[in-house]
Amino acid sequence: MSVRAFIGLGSNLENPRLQIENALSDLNKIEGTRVIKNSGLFQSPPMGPQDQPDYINAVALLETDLEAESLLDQLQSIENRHGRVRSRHWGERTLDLDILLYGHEQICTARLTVPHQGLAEREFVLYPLQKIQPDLIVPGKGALADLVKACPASGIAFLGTINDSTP
Ligand code: ROI
Repeated sequence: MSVRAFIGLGSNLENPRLQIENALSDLNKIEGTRVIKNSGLFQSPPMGPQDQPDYINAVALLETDLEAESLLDQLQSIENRHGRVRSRHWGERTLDLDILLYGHEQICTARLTVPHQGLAEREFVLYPLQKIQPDLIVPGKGALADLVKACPASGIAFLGTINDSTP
């Protein structure tokens, strides 16, 4: 049975916009998985050290036949193929792919916490999620609309829809 999963994408190195666009088409190529929707591109100031470039962020909604940890394996393989660089804690990175939500599940294993730990405090996750599904309920955390209200936008900007073949 397939599950709907939301994936957070972020990059602030090596042509971030292209990193995100290419990653979206890579997501669509994962076995038993397709991208149903994406949020379009957002620019956001860095959370973490401020002496790094702004990020480009997006969220993708997938439908997948994979178990959560197999999906995580696939995401890590895409990150590695993008030559993922991560120089310091909360520092700049080529490509970050996070499982934000996996169906209605709450998962807590050594490798994976779902819903994603930082979800409720991160404007660069909440605003793109809202673009895809404004009436979303986040398991264990409540209505997305309430989480957005509690996290006022401070610097995030919508850059527009993504110009490629993904839906
Ligand atoms: N900050 C922003 N704005 N966007 C991100 O995707 C992002 N990712 C991260 C940290 C370093 C926490 N900061 C970020 O992993």
